[in-house]
Amino acid sequence: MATEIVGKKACVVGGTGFVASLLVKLLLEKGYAVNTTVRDPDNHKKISHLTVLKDLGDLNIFRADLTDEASFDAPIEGCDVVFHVATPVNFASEDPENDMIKPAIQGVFNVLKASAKAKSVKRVVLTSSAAAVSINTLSGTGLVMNEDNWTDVEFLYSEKPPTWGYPASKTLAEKAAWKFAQENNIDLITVIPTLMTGPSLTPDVPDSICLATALLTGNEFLIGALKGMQMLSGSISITHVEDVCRAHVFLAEKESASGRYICCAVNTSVPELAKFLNKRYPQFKVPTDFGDFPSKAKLIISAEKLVKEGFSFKYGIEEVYDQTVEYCKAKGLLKN
Ligand SMILES: NC(=O)c1ccc[n+]([C@@H]2O[C@H](COP(=O)([O-])OP(=O)(O)OC[C@H]3O[C@@H](n4cnc5c(N)ncnc54)[C@H](OP(=O)(O)O)[C@@H]3O)[C@@H](O)[C@H]2O)c1
Ligand SMILES: *[C@@H]1O[C@H](CO)[C@@H](O)[C@H](O)[C@H]1NC(C)=O
Ligand SMILES: *[C@@H]1O[C@H](CO)[C@@H](O)[C@H](O)[C@H]1NC(C)=O
Ligand SMILES: CC(=O)N[C@H]1CO[C@H](CO)[C@@H](O)[C@@H]1O
Repeated sequence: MATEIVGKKACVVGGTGFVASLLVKLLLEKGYAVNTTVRDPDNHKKISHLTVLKDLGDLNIFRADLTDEASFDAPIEGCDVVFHVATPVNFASEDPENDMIKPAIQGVFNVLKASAKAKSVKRVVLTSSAAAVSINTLSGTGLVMNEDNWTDVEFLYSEKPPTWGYPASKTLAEKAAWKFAQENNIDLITVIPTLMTGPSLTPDVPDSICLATALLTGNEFLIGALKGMQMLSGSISITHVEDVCRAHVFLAEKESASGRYICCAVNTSVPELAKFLNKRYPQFKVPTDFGDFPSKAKLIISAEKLVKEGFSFKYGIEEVYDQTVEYCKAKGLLKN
């Protein structure tokens, strides 16, 4: 039985995003009052999917930037729980240090400082990433990664593989959060999701859905990126975005929860995923010949700790992709 330690007032940092906008919706449906932050509340088009959620309950939208400490005081004041979901994402950046790493770490400090200052906050839930767990120089197959494992940041800085700045920023930001939380007695939980897909509320199709559907759309650049993801991170691990949002709320409410929690529904590889998609959706003629590209993933990202805590995943691979395909058809990204 989940014991509720938090009251029903939440702050969601970065409400416009793929994950955060669905989290706001879920919280409102569960009867929470929600303050959410966006960088540009005057951009009505960019926040339109949040504005319509006001019909579901008590939702207020605040202006805040990860690099502006004082901007978090008002939205966090009076809240019981803070969900820090926002992160700077710029895979094409020429300057990852300034575009992603520094602002991600600064954002963690600023959100945690405001949470400590607001005496009402009982727990902070930070959205980390499997990119902060699974990147290492080991080889083989069948390795099992859990919450004890951390991405090898020294390797990222010395080798600078493509997209290295994002995993570096997620790893360093989560480590900074744990250090600050320990020093300042903050009840912190981190949620560690894998690649997410499933229907999105956002006006534009999120990049992660485009990546997860690359084999269906036939986008060669993104198929390359998916292969790169398997090589760098060790697997293609996929979770329904709604399950990730449900895990955020579950962990906020579960008194016994502590530490990091991997949230992963399906672990696979590019060739295995292609085989599955080809069979289930023959109309998209998904290629299944990948030459000598590794057919098996190097590792599994285990969500055993989350499941033992009492969480159950609602969606397996079939439902994840059935819903994603329907969503992509509605968005004009896939035909028939
Ligand atoms: N999507 C995935 O597959 C995936 C997988 C693992 C982990 N995650 C993690 O899940 C979280 C949410 O990801 P997502 O896919 O929902 O991302 P997203 O759709 O790209 O949203 C990113 C959010 O961060 C905000 N943001 C960026 N820079 C900011 C800044 N300087 N100040 C304030 N806000 C800023 C953006 O706000 P604006 O609207 O103002 O631009 C946006 O709301 C992130 O922490 C990400 O690392 C995602
Ligand atoms: C939202 O912010 C206002 C102003 O700081 C505060 O009074 C309220 O408690 C906050 N939380 C919620 C969920 O309304
Ligand atoms: C994961 O972390 C544990 C504890 O630090 C370590 O013993 C194990 O070797 C790590 N596994 C991998 C695959 O890196
Ligand atoms: C450890 C772990 O989470 N393994 C999972 C990998 O994915 C398959 C589904 O494709 C699950 O059955 C395993 O439990």
